Parts: sequence; C-alpha cells; structure tokens
Amino acid sequence: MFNHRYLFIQIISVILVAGSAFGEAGQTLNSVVKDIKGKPVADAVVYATPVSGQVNVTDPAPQATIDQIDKEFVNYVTPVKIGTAVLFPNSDNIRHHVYSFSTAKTFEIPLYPQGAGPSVPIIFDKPGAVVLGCNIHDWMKAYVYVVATPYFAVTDKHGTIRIENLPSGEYNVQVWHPRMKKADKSSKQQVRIAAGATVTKEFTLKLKKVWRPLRASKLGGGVYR
Ligand SMILES: [Cu+2]
Repeated sequence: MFNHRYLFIQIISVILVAGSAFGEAGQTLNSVVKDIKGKPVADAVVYATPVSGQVNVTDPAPQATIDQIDKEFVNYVTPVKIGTAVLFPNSDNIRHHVYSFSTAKTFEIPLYPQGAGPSVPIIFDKPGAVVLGCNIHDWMKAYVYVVATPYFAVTDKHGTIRIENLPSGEYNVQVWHPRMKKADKSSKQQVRIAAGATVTKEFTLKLKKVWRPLRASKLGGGVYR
C-alpha cells in the first residue's frame, strides 16, 4: 500500500540533507602571498586549522606522489596532512637516491632506477618541514610540509591559493615557505568564515636569499649524471 506519510517524510529529509550539504559547501578561503616588495610568491603553503581543533577526517589514508623528472623533484613543495603516505617514483632513466635529515621525518631511499620506486611509501607522521635531497644530484631539492589539517594549498606563480568547501567556523590561517624568515605574527591570522562566505587573506613574507647548488649546465658539455 502506498504510504503518503512515509513519502512526505522522505522528501523532507532529502531537502534537509541537501540543504545542510549546500550550507557546508559554500565556504571558500582565498589567499595572496607576496614578498615585501609586493611580488607574488609561488610555492608557499597556506593552511587553515580549525580553532576548535576539530578536523573532519574524511580521508583516513591520504596519499601523495613526488616524482623525479629530468633530475628535479616534481613538485618542489608538497603540502600534506599528517599521516599521508608519499610515493617517490623515478621517471628518469638514471638512478636517484632520496634522503631527508629533517627532524619531522628522517629517511633514505637508496639508489633506485627508473620506475615506480619503492613499493612501501614514506609516511609523514609529524608536523613540520621536511627537506628532500638526492645524494647524486646536489641541486635536487624539494620540500614536504606536513600540517595537522586537511585544509591546505600551495601558491601558484601569481601567489594565490583557493581552498574550497571548508566547514564554516573559526580558523588559524598560516603560511609557510622554504625561504621564509622565522615565522612571526604576520604569518598567522585568525579568521572567521561564516556560512556561505568567501574570505580573502593576504600574507607578506620576508624571504631569505639562499644559496642553492647550481644545476650542471646542459650546454656546457660538462659531465654529469
Ligand atoms: Cu638524483
């Protein structure tokens, strides 16, 4: 027998579920990161941590990949949530040897040839910056930045990021960059993101000049592996 009352309850619950889903999906955080001269800063990690400390763990085993292409790590900066398993394939037809001495994660993947790389990923289980290097190619350098929130992004060449679908609420929004001078008050801002709101936060970073080993020239005829 057709039950009108049951159908009515079903329709109402569909509307309620859809309504709350839309309400939660509307919040967006935009950021622009510049240096003190006003130039856009690429490769900066912007991350928003709920002040309540509550994070919505929708993905219990997140994964990421850092490739090695033409003797460079790709990408240069990879933000990940704590617990992320990172795979290190090698797309070059030569061997690489990946290592980190950083306290947030110390590891080594001894020389390995082209291919998928070790089948066991490296689990990044502590927050902080991890500097990656290659024993063979001194100029190869990259960073994993481990954060305790699922809401993060890395800036493009325009210095911008966009994080969508944050739950509404109060956040600490922070920025990190490999060349950033010591984190200070200006690298952390508290922001309230109301239901349906799009909020934009600007950051201005003081960047260090750092010496980086130069990549061997392809044109110079020098021998390099
Ligand atoms: Cu290498």
